[in-house]
Amino acid sequence: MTQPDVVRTATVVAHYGVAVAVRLDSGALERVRVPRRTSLVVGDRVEIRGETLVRVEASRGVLRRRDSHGRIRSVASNLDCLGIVLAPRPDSPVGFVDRGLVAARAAGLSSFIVVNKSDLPGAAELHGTLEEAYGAEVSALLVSSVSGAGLTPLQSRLAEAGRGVFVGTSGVGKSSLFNALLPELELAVGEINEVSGLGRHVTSTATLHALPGGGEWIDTPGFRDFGPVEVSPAQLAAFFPGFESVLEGGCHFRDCLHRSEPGCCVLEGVGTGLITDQRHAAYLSLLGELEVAHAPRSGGPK
Ligand SMILES: Nc1nc2c(ncn2[C@@H]2O[C@H](COP(=O)(O)OP(=O)(O)OP(=O)(O)O)[C@@H](O)[C@H]2O)c(=O)[nH]1
Ligand SMILES: [Mg+2]
Repeated sequence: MTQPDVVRTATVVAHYGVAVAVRLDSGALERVRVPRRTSLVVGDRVEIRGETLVRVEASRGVLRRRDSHGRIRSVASNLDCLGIVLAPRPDSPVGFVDRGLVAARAAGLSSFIVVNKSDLPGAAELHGTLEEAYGAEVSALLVSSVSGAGLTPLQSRLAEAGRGVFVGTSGVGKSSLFNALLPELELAVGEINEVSGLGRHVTSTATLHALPGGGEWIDTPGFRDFGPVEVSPAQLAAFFPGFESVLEGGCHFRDCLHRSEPGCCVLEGVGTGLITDQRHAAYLSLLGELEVAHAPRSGGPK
């Protein structure tokens, strides 16, 4: 029986609205009631007295995103790594990988890309395109949860990474990958909608899983909007994938936005081919979005 005065520490492994599932440091799993709309996320460290949650420890490595309504959402906490999952079907929004990589770097996380459904046409091409765009800095693994191809290298990568979270649009196969990596797990998976070509938002809550090969990874509900949080327009370039080598020595100008400033190191990199026009255009598109998000709100007191 639970001793009411003993404080026990635990990790949140799932959030069900009015309750969370926690893994006690002893290894046992328990459910603890929490107030609705609590800001707890999977990965949080908590203290429990009896059956009551009494404290949430400060967390590090929190992945946050801004959704399409401008709301800031925490995806998970105490992370080391972000795995961005894509597939040939359904496709992911333009700029999804850039946004994910920027968000990961801003949160101090390592990151890599997983192209799932290697058994389907278009997967190898997608993998090739991603390798070309990001290969120098970010690795991309080609796998299939159906055929099992690439799962052994994926398992090693997940173990090396420590605590991580898979994100990706609905239907790319995040939960299927967990089921393939953990044979006793039976996470719900869903068919792609034949008409829209989109996933059906099958997973509704994030869940943390200790993998047999090592590492603890979190499955999440799919989302398409991945606005970076806590990255100002002036900071974006430092996190933007593909700009690393030209920014090593710093730009001539403090607070340079690398848009049209003469003598800017990024524009020089575009000129010499170190940065492709596509990478620079992707940067400018995200920069424009961050400028809108950071613009002072109009309509306030005069
Ligand atoms: N051909 C093929 N289909 C796959 C593969 N992995 C997953 N699928 C299928 O893709 C569909 C979506 O898989 P899920 O695992 O539910 O996708 P999810 O990313 O978890 O989706 P949400 O939970 O909605 O975010 C299912 O029909 C799976 O059977 C794969 O490697 N190859
Ligand atoms: Mg899922």
